[in-house]
Order: sequence, then C-alpha cells, then structure tokens
Amino acid sequence: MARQSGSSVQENKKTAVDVAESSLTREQLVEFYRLMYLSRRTDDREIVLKRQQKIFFQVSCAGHEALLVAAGMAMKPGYDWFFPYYRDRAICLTLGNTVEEQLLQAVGAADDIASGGRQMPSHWSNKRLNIVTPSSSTATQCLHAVGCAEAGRFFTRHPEAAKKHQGDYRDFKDVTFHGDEVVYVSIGEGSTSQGEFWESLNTASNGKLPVLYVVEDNGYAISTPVEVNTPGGNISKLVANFPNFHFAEVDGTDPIESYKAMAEAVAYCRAGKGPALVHGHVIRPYSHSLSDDERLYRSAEELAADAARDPISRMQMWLLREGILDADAINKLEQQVDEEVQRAADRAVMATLPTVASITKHLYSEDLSPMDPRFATEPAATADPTERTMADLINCCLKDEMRRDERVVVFGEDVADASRDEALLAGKVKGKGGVFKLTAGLQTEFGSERCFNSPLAEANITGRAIGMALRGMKPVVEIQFFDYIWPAMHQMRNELPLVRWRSNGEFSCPLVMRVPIGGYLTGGSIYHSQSGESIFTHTPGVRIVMPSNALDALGLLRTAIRCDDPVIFLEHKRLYRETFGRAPYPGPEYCIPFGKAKIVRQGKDLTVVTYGAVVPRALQAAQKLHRETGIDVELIDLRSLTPYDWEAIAESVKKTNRVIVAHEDMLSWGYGAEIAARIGDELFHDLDAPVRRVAAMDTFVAYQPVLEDAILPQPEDLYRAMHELAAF
Ligand SMILES: Cc1ncc(C[n+]2csc(CCOP(=O)(O)OP(=O)(O)O)c2C)c(N)n1
Repeated sequence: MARQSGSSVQENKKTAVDVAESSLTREQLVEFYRLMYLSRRTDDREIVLKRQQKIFFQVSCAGHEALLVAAGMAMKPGYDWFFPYYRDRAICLTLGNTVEEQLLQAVGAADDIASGGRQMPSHWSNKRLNIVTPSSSTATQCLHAVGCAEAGRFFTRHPEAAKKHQGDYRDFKDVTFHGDEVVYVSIGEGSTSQGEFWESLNTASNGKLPVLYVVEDNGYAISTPVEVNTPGGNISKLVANFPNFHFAEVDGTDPIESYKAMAEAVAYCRAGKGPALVHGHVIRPYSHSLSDDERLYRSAEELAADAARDPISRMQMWLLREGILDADAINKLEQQVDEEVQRAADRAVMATLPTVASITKHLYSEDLSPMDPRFATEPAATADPTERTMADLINCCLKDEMRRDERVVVFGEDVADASRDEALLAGKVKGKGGVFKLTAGLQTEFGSERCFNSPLAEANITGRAIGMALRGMKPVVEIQFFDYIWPAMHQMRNELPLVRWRSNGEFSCPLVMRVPIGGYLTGGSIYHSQSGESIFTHTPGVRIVMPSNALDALGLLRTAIRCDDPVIFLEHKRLYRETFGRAPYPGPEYCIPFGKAKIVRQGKDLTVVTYGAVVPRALQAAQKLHRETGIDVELIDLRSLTPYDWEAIAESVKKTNRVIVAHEDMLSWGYGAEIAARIGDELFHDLDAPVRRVAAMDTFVAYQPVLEDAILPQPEDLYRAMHELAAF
C-alpha cells in the first residue's frame, strides 16, 4: 500500500503530540500502524506456509517494523532508490510492494516480480519502485548504493548522456534521474563488520553522496552478539568521525522517534549536504530465521526484555493513549489486514510455477549479444600506417568510446592523470594515467568526472561500477593487476554476473573490467604474474575476453564497451608493448564479435588451441617445427573465452585429427581441461591421438627467472608437444 500523497496530508488534522514531534497526520499515523501490522502478519503467514511446506525458507522483519515504515514514509517510491536487505519487508510494503508480490516470491512463482522464482523470499526487487535486486550476501549492497548515487549525480550534471542511442547497450536502458534523489541502503549491525560497508562509507563520505544508511541493530548476527562484531558494541561510535555525514541513533522500536530521525536524515541527503546514517536499535522476536532457534543462545530474561519493547504493541498502545484509534477501530483495522494477507496467501499458493525451460533465460542480455553480427566490421582504410602496440590501441579505443558515449567513465587505482588536478590543468605535470599508462590522457581530455582514481580497494571499484551500471552508465574500470582482483571476488562472483538472472531480466549491470594479467615478465614473481581466467569462465553471466594482439584488443574492447553484458577484459601485460601483433589504428568503429576465434596459422597435421601470451610462443614453435620437419600446425587463437568458438575448434580437429590445448595458467582444473574434455566427448571419432595439454606447472610463478622459465610453458615445451603428438 503506497503512503498518502503530500496534498491530502496538509489538510489533515494533526494530534497534539505528533504535530510537533513527527509531523505525521492522524491518517498517516494510522497508516503507519497498519503497515507495521501488515508486515508482521505477512511474516506470521509465511511462517505457517513454511510449516505447511508450501514455501521453503522464511526470514522475518519482526521487530524492525517501526524503523522501516518510518524510512519508507520519509522517502519517495519510484523516485528515490532502494537497496534493502532481507529484514526489510516493512519498508517494501510502505513503498508499494504488495503482500501478494511478497508471497509469490515465497512460493517461487513464475509471476514473482522480484525474481521469477529464482531467489529466496525477502529478496525484494521491484523495477517500478526502484527497489534493486539484492543478493543474500551481507554488505555488498552498500557499494551498489554508492555507485547508484554517483550515477544520479552524473546524469544530473550530464543530462545529454542520459539520451537513448541506437546500436549499443543504451538502446535498452531507460535512464531516469531527478537531481535530488536519495539512495537508501540498509544493513544489519553484524554485517557492518564487512569491509564492503567501510569501503562504501569511504566513497559516500568523500563524495558527499546522498546515501541514507540504515543500520538495523537487533543486537545479534544469527547467534553472534553485537559486541563480538562491533568493538565497544555501538556502530554509531565507530563511524562518528566520517566527514560530511549526518548521524542519528534512535530507538528503532519507537515509530515517532524513528520517523523524525528518518525525515531529518532524508532532508539532509536530499539537500545535497552529504550522506546520513541512522542507527536504529530494534528487536528480533522471531529468531534469525526459521532455521534458527534463539533459545539456544539467548536467555529467557533477555527475550522477555526484548518482548517488552515490541514495536507493534508499543504503537498500538500509543494510538490508544493518544486517542487516535480506539479498541474497536484497532480490531477492525487488524481484521482487514488479516483478510488481505489471507487473500494474498490463497492466491500465492495457487500460482503457476516457472517452467524448466525458463532456467537459462536472462543469464545474458536478450537484447544485444556481443556475438551480434553488427560487431563484425572491417578495419577502416587508414591514412596512418604506423604500427601501434596493444597498449596504444587500447588507449585509442578508450578515447574513441569516451568521445562517442558520454556515459563511459573510467576509474580504478592510479588511472587518472592526476587527482590533484591544479598542476595538471596548469600544464606543470604530464600526468600518470595508469601504472601501465593505458589510461593516459583520459582525465586531461574528458575531465575528472569521467576519469578518476578510486580508493585502493578493489571491491569498492567493482561494487560502485555495478551500482552505476544498474542506472545505465557504462563504467570501464581497471583492476591494477589480476593478482589483486581477489578483494573484488565477492562482487565478481555473487553480484556482477547475477544481477540480470536473479532479477529475471529486470535489472542489469553491463560494465567492463579491464584487468592486466599474466607472467613471462622476468622477475614478476608470485604477485605480478598470476593467471586464473578459468575461475571466471566458471561463472555464468559474465563474458571473458583475452586478446593476443593489438588489433584484437581494440576490436574486442570496443565490443565489450558497446554490448549489453558485463565483460571481464583480460589484457596480457607482457603483450602490451610487444613487437608481435602490432597494428595500425583501424578507425573508431572497428569491432570484433565475441566467440569468433582467429586462425593464426593454417595447417593440416595438428591443431593447437590457445589464447593470450601463448599465441606468439606457439606460433614460434609451429614455425620452427615446420622449418625443421615439415609438420604443419594449425594455430587457433580463441580470443574470447566465454563464449568460445567451438565451431572453429571442431572444424580444425576434424581436419587435423590431432589437438593440443595450451595455456599459460596452471594445468590442473584449468581452462584447457574443459576444452579437452569437450573434444574428447564430441570429437572422439575424429581423433587419431589423445588430446594433449600444455600449460604451467601446478604452482605459483617464482621470481628467479630460471624458475619462472621452468614454471611457465615455453616455445620449447610447445615444440616438443607438437612433435610428439604428430608422431603418435
Ligand atoms: C557475506 C556473508 N556471510 C555470511 C552470511 C550468512 N549470514 C546470513 S545473515 C547473517 C547474519 C547477519 O546479521 P546482521 O547483519 O546483524 O543482520 P540481522 O540478520 O541480524 O538483521 C549471516 C552470518 C551471508 N549471508 N553473507
């Protein structure tokens, strides 16, 4: 049920107490109670349904209702943005989410608007109301909220960027912004221990972003009490020194106090003064979830003390005491709510279930695939035949796309020319532009709002980029080294690839993560030489690309930026400035579709399937082998790893009947294992020899070059394997 609109509010008579303290009308106070009670009764109904095995999970909002209805009433549905967590039933009802919608998710119905039966109950999502699909992971949403607020500010300052554009992802993104929208994000007090919470405070504070944090402190994270998670037991004390914030600590079981705090906090954010954090002390009367029994770790006295603060009975008493409702009116209201919940439950349990055929829908964009033929273009006849490196052409591509599409922003560690831009603008310094210089000049040409440094925090980079992309921006972020991608892993595994699928196609976050990867650096050692692409190819929902030469890097990066899927773009650092694979600039429209391999060398005797820095090494080995023995190797550069070009592999293997799958990453559990297994499975009758693999030793890369050479696959290893396989 949506809250009352502003005009009727003004006309309503107010009670003596509430006028001064809450500025809520009598009708709004009654509605406040109704929403709290509706939320509680929906929880109660879900508990019954769970016991009847008609739903499969239950986590309740019980005890948090006052704080959350207050937040919902202080904000604007479909105008502000919302990143709630699983306790937030009451705010979602207040914003306009219906009980039936919530119960349809609980039964896993096809018509569950939040996820189409993919997510557990209480994973609220509603495009119309700007309630953004959440995961079950605690705290990841804080960074999305920050990115979402940044996007609102960006579009306000660059309104032209919001326009639709045919031919790329923008065609499918309706951008809305108002200039003063507030972004709500909520979190339990236990989850404030997560780094992503603190990483988000960093940027919300630095950027004075209009983010309203609501910490719902029920004193427990499952069975772990607050003092174990929060030193001193009070999160308000810990965050108090973040600049630019408005802070409030309230009794979150008190509706009037909660509403007052929320209204002030929202006004602060809406006025553009900065973020706010409202810390509400609430209770948790129903255990953590139906899978938990809190009597195992909480005493009866403690539970009784909580029960005395129950916000539903507190507000009921208050309404009676203030003469706003009498007992009859309360009974009538409660009966109506019970009937509403009953009707919704009756409909939900009869709902149609999703079909098995729908399972893979929305894993990727249904609108614009990076395999689309529109991305198959030819290099323009260029006036400048200068051969350029991969580093040069990636930089060219970033500049081209930033000129073409104002929604493209580049950020990451050290990617800007100079964060303190006075010296840069005065021409006194040249600027850094990335540790590998791939982003050099972007800030100078496009300004500090479109190319900027992030804090040294990889989850911050990734989570914010997700939040921006949700609203239609196109972040092209850089992770400085693949070796340091791991702090972003939670965002990359549980968020980035899942937003579209888990929201049943309602939300998406197409963005690009550029990641320098790989070894062969002579001294790169453990922490500057890692590979690990198979960890990401094992995750559905993202596209993985890894070019081996300058032209492919440019063409694939352009497709990555223009397409509608999230892309992890792996750039081999050893290839950045290599003589191998240089190319003239092919013009600002040159694209390469994903999933199309390149035959680097035609051959008839055996096939080598590879990618990345092994391509030039395998080519060297194949040329030597041909010179010395006449054995003719066909060399396939996959270029994109998800999707990959199975047809090219199959066609070649059917011709040569012998195949090696080679890569720089470790042998075991690597990318080649999947390709080799599929060849064994589907092309068994075409093989005259076992499928061979050439890859790194199953260890990390050591510093001493003698060791590094032995660990990583060398041209000699490839030569030997080719020779042996040809003789099999
Ligand atoms: C990253 C992550 N770790 C662990 C969990 C399992 N888990 C789910 S809820 C929860 C406790 C959260 O407590 P708190 O943040 O205080 O919120 P509350 O449930 O009390 O409202 C845990 C540990 C999870 N969902 N995500």
